[in-house]
Amino acid sequence: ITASHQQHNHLLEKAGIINKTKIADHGKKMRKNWTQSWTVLHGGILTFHKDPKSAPSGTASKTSQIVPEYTVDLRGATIVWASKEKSSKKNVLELKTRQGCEILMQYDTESIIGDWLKVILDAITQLDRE
Ligand code: I3S
Repeated sequence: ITASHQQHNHLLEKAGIINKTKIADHGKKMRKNWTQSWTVLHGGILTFHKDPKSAPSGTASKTSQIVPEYTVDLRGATIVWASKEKSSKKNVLELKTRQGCEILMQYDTESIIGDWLKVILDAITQLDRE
């Protein structure tokens, strides 16, 4: 077991399907584009994957591939329930990174999004302690 593995294996990990949209990148506001995303938390990094449904029909990515769309470094990030002004949807989280990226994460089932809030908060706290 390597030192870096030891350092990271205590970090909580999670994967699942949620809806997400980036609303700012490096502090620059972006137009909302909600898509469903296979989302993975590993070692303090959150990876959002492309919606396979958005791939052109007949491409390999539609049938078999899981393609990363972007990653988010949770070190120094904040996450809160989003205010009503941010979205008309229910159960929306607002994640802000140190790099000026803002992402909304949503799922109609409250327990699912509540679990994401918990593990992301834990990961941020762990990273603070390192
Ligand atoms: O914050 P906004 O601009 O009201 O967000 C809505 C729009 O992005 C809308 O897209 P168009 O303006 O391209 O039609 C989306 O379809 C909505 O889902 C967005 O609002 P919600 O409240 O769903 O986040």
